[in-house]
Amino acid sequence: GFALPERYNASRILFDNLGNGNAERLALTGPAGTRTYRELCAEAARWGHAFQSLGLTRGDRILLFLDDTPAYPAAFFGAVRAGFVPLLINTLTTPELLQFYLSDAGAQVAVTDAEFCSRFSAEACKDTPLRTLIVVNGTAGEHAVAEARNAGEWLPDFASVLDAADTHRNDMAFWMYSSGSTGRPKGIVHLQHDMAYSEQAFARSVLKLSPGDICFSVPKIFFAYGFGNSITFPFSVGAATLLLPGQPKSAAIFAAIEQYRPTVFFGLPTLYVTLTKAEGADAADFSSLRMAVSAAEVLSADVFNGWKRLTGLEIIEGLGSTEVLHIYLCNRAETKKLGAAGMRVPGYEIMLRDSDGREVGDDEEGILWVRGDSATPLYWNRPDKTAETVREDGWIYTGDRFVRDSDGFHFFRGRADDLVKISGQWIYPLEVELCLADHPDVRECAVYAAELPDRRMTLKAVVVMNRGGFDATEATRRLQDYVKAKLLPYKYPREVTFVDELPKTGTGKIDRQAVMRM
Ligand code: 3SK
Repeated sequence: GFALPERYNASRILFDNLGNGNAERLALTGPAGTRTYRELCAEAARWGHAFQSLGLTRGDRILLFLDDTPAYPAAFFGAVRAGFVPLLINTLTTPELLQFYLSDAGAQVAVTDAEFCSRFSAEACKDTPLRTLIVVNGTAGEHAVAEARNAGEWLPDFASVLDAADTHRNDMAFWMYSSGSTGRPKGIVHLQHDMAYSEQAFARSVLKLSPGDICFSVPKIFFAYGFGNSITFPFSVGAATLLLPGQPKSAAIFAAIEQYRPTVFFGLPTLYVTLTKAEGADAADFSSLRMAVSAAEVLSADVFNGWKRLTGLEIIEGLGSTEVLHIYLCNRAETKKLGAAGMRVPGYEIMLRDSDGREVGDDEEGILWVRGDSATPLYWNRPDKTAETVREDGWIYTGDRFVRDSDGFHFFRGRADDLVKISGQWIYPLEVELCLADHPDVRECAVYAAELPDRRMTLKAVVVMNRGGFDATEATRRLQDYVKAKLLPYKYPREVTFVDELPKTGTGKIDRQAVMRM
């Protein structure tokens, strides 16, 4: 483990910069405004006082429904410093889910951007404890909350200094919700020490940030990956972060890189595909970047090579989870393998076990278990789901299948329950998807098993080609032949649908539920 004092409050990640010579350094940059560490700490302190003035008690939850602007880290650290527990919520949330989050967390206070006010509709607020909505980046518009306050007018009256709540390092600090693609989302509880642990484990060993760095994460702060990239890691070392609000369009990303000159870039494979093929990519100036990181999905050789051709940078691929807070398997600039999620990150223990619970050896497939001190102790109010995931001695059961090679690299093989029998033969759809994605004509694709009317299973692929103007029947045969030749003759998609674009989730991953409806 990494040593932290018993009494520890996670707001120190920001506030320690006041006492170590970083106070006048830039903490935030980007089109939504700049802040030095001194300015950001003052703003966070005002937020803490403002929350306290609403009569909340220690441990009360505050829902943050925010885009990436300076208000996000300010409200987050203000809440944590004052002893409250922020919930980081995806801004694509439906009214029904927002109502669930407010009720599940018992949040009496929420913070949102002016543009999202109308999301706090009568439907979303019905039967919830929400009583105050604090509005940032504009003034309150239409909403159904009893009381709204405009942060711009209200906050300046509060003091710009605030002592940290006397929390234990194991006290609850913040929550994120699981995406809930199956069943209702689960509140993933993180503790005061978790941010520091993920920084000391992953960021120090892989990113090696220094105060001169500027991080730019296109995945947003409400996503655990973006939260570490934009907040925990840069603020832990007095570096800066570039925040880009709004929809991450390629042109806006290129312009932000050129104007604000970030040094470390964070994306997902789907984003790298889009950027590599985007209009204006060849003319964009990437010279400020020293590193590009990818997580959340398997990175194909095509995407890796395309980005390298464009920028000269070799993407560093890793894998993490919201439960563990950030990346626990990663490649390094010095040691990497294409297609691998990477090696164990120091600070995390990794184990592959078969379905009987026995550890498997190199080159054998097993379910990945991970243990490390940034992992959640529980899902809020869900002892059933907690018991499935948080196992004995803090081991987290991920449900992901992996193979580890003799060099310690881990290769994702799909979910534990992904195996399907098609024409009497077992197939993992992901294996077919990865193979198809490597075809030179394929820009991106998703492969999934579907039930036929006669209850048999079949394998379907939805594909975006690099260029239009092809014959679908001929292209289908070409892609099928390619996979049959590369894998085995029965491992091919029986049906191929060509589309212009794959649907994406709020966090930029391929939306597999939506793909299956295409
Ligand atoms: O999906 C991932 O790989 C990931 C990485 C870092 C933090 C959170 C997640 C889900």
